[in-house]
Amino acid sequence: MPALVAISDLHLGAPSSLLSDLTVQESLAEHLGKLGRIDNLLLLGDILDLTMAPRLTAWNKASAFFELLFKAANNIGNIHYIPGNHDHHVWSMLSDYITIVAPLEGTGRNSGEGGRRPLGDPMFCGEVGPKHETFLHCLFPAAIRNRLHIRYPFYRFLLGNKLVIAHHGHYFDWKICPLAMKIAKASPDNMEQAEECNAAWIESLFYLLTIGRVSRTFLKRMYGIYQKLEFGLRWWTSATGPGGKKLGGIPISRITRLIHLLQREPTEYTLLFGHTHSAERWQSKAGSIKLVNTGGWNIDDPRSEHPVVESVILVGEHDADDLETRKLQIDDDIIASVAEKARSALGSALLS
Ligand SMILES: [Mn+2]
Repeated sequence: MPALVAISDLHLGAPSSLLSDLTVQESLAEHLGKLGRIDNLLLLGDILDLTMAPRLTAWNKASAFFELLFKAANNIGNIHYIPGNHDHHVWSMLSDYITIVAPLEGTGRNSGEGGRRPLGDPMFCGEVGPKHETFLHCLFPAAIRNRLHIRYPFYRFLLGNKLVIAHHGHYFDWKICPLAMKIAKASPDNMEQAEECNAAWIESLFYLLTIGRVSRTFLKRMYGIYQKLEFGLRWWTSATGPGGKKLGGIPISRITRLIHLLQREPTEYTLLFGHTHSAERWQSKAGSIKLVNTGGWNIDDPRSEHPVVESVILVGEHDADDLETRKLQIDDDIIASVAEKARSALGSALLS
């Protein structure tokens, strides 16, 4: 009976998502169902894909999948939805809802701070719901909506007596936060500033430029230019060079530095994150810092003959000392058929 189960990067709606296959949806749902009572389910970012799929496709796929998932896994306590970069727009819409719509309707709190985004308290967990029933709640089956919490950009909690920090992981990606901050000539000293740079960047590139055919073509061309400039940009953001040990391509020093900066407490913690789609883990020599990645369910390179997808589920039992990474085996035939469909839709697939 796990205290915690975490999955990330389902990319629901994207043609390259393994979850576009019904058999995979069923095996994931069945696997979670077999775990019995799950106290907390963490949906750790890029659950909906609003970059590679039209909004309506993403909503419909997600709603159908959640129906199936929560039918099989019908003993889940709280569900924590932590948006990533592909579903950051969910957070923007929710922020607007809380700061604009709900106060107008007289049903919500007004932040009273000149429309500033409600990024939460010193615990770094902006939370929506269950007081507010927002459009995101409507994607989930009615029976569980009162247990759905939306948190961004971090969710900090205790597992046993250990501090766990959950964050999608896009803040660590050189082409997202570090590049945006470089452009803004900023170096954040708090979370709100980091999010300001992040939101400006991914809302325009990942979301607003993918809303229609013309904007998509524009983005594709921009992406072509980006690929030509990539080495230079990496150098400019100081993302080149060995940079010490890496996890999923991200220097560990960058991850721990950012957590330290945002958390302001050099304490012991376990960081759960996704984004890289690579289910690696690392721990400091003394074991005080543990980094655990939740893998991903998207075929990032559908052109490859043997696409690698690290479809894993992270399970934390009540009495266990550590989180366990369980791989859900997916048939090679299924992976090949999703990759085939993704290849034909590849024109619109951008970035991870
Ligand atoms: Mn991501």
